Amino acid sequence: MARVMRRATSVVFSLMLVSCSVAHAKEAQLTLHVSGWHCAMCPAKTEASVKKVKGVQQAQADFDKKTLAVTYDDEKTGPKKIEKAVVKAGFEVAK
Ligand SMILES: [Cu+2]
Repeated sequence: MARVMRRATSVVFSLMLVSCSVAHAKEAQLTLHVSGWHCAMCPAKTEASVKKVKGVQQAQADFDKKTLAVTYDDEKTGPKKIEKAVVKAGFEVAK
């Protein structure tokens, strides 16, 4: 149990470090139109998948508008990789 706690703490610390470096990183924003969302779980799944992309700082899905707003470090990732993550989650990026 204590080990799990320690691990959780170190995760929090590394997250803090990440958000610190994010403040100095180059930020870019992208809004994708996603098709294929049929329930509330779909946007959540898409967000989770996109957030796993290295360099993505934030992913905010809007189920009603069918959009996904992504904030990312454009030195670490780009629209292509982000779109790939959407596809990987099982959805399509509408052009
Ligand atoms: Cu769904």
